[in-house]
Amino acid sequence: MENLINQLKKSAPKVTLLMALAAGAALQACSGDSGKANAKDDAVSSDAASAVYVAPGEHDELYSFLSGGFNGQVSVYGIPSGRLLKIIPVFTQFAENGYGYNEESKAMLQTSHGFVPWDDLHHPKLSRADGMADGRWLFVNGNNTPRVARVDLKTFETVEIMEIPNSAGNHCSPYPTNNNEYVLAGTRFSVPLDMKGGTADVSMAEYKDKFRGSISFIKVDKEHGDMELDFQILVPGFDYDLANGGKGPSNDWVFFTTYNTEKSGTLKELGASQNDRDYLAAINWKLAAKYAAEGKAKEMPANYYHNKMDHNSHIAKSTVKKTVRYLLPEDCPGMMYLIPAPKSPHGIDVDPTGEYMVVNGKLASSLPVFSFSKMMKAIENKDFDGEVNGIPVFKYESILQAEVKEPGLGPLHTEFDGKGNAYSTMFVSSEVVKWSLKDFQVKDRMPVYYSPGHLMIPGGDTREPYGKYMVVMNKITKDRFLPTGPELMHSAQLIDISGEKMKMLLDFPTVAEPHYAQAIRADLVAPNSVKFFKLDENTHPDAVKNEKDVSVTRKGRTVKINMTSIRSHFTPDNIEGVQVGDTVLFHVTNLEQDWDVPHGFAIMGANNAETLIMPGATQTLRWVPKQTGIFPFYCTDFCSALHQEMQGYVRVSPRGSSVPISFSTGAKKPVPPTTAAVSK
Ligand code: K7E
Ligand code: CUA
Repeated sequence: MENLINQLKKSAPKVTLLMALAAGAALQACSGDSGKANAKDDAVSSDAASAVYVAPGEHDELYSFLSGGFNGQVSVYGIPSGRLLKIIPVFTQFAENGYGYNEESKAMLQTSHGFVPWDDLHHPKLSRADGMADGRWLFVNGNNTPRVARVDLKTFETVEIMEIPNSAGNHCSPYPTNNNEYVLAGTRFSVPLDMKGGTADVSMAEYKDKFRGSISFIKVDKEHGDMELDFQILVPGFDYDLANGGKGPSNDWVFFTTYNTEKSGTLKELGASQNDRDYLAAINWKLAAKYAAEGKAKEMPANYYHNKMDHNSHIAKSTVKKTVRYLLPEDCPGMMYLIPAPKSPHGIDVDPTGEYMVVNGKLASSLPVFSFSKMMKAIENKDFDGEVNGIPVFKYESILQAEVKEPGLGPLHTEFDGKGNAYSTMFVSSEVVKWSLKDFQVKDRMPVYYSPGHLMIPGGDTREPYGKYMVVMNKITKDRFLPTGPELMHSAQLIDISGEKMKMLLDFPTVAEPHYAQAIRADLVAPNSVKFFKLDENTHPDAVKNEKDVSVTRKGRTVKINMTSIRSHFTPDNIEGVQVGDTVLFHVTNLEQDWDVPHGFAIMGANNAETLIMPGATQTLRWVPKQTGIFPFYCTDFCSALHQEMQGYVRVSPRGSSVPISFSTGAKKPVPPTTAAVSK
């Protein structure tokens, strides 16, 4: 390993940047003094341990929400301890609690393509009030089957998922404006639209003419957070990569990086790297909303799912939407502009003052910083350099404020500390580089292990960052942890940024691949956390609020078992009269009214998972027995000293059997009495 790195270090000046990028993993230790791939950080200071130490029983200062990437989930970590607090399933079935397996939540994962129980989740973004995270909701994107979801931070549960039509790769998403007026979602892959919400059946030879991108404007209900797709802008057929909203003077604007402005339909690693400059797209979202409201939007047929979890019944319902409104930039003067930006940019980040737009050109040798006030002046003076599809293009030089020279190799993302500094990740040279927004000079660099993608400063994309910590999320782990076979957990690193020099504090493994993350002060979320659901407010049609009201009923081939759980028994716990091939629905209500007392429910041979029922809620496990016999069911969550006793039995008889439906707890005689225990 070391030899390879040394070899690459020697040859590094000769390799082109493109090759260096491709070899990024091997070059990871080429910068700074970190020649030894397995070196312990020299930079770890002796007080690092106390800086991250949260004593047993104490709470962390911050919640952080890390995307799970290809696991389709969000994981919640405490900062500074790096303790994993929760995994929130969003786009992915989660066997641990039955999300996406139980009958109530299945509808959350419905799409126009059918049931899609997985996605690739990249960007958690907290809802905002006046440009600051308000701790109410977390919006996240599904990259693969384009979706945007909302997590309620009272319950840490996914409560809404909306599919995005006319999109194929919802990557630059979801970006809330400063008061959640809109959540914006852009497509990564351009596709030909069939003008019914899907993609058209055309030849790839028609890429340049027929392919389009889209940017979706999702309206957010001020009080409840419910989303609604207001309209889309159909944009030129580039790839749209990342976005970031303005603030302060640039409040009304949002910026999107683009690549493949060459519109290459194949071998994009070369085809999309021809132009020296791609674009940063600037969109005035307020003006777009005005155009849409004033009748500039046309309507086209669409077909997309909108799934919501009902607050009281905890049942998700899908609605299929059949139209979408759209704007064309060429019809809407002043709404959209293009700023040339060096070579296949990735991240775009707007500084806390709203004046600077930092573009991270992953193939570029410098970091360009654009000026919002210069952009406004250029608009006023009509200082343009041609147009694309009717969209004016600025001159690079007239919008540029400065270039940060030789920041490192492969810049991907930047965040801000609110004290005039920016921090950028360098994927290829495996480091974080601190530079100043005053003189645009590099001030400090720190090797990270290895190949960082996003970095996150709590509140780093808001008006007032919480400039104490930084979390860097690395793509490659290698020797940082004990080996665990061919795959290691991804790693995050916590860095102290309170002083002039960065200080490495902590490594911690993450669940799947974190791309972006956000964090918020714990006191903005913790006090609102729901402790249990009120049984009186449970409106589930099969809820049973009192043990004496339990029932087992047959209707044709379906048997409904409306039952309860409480420490430490199920009612009923003996059920007979079920036949092979029946659809059995266990509607289990957890009668507990206390914090942190879920009961689980699982039955032998079920083809789904357990379901974990929160106090006061009702959930349904569907089971189709395929064999005769006695089937035990039990509580899966060790809920009391008598948890192991929390179990029961279902008797399954052959199809057409005369065993009647009966149920009981052992205390009562079965009603009506059963036939012999063994049926032949
Ligand atoms: Cu850079 Cu999907 Cu935000 Cu990953 S993205 S790193
Ligand atoms: Cu209920 Cu264990």
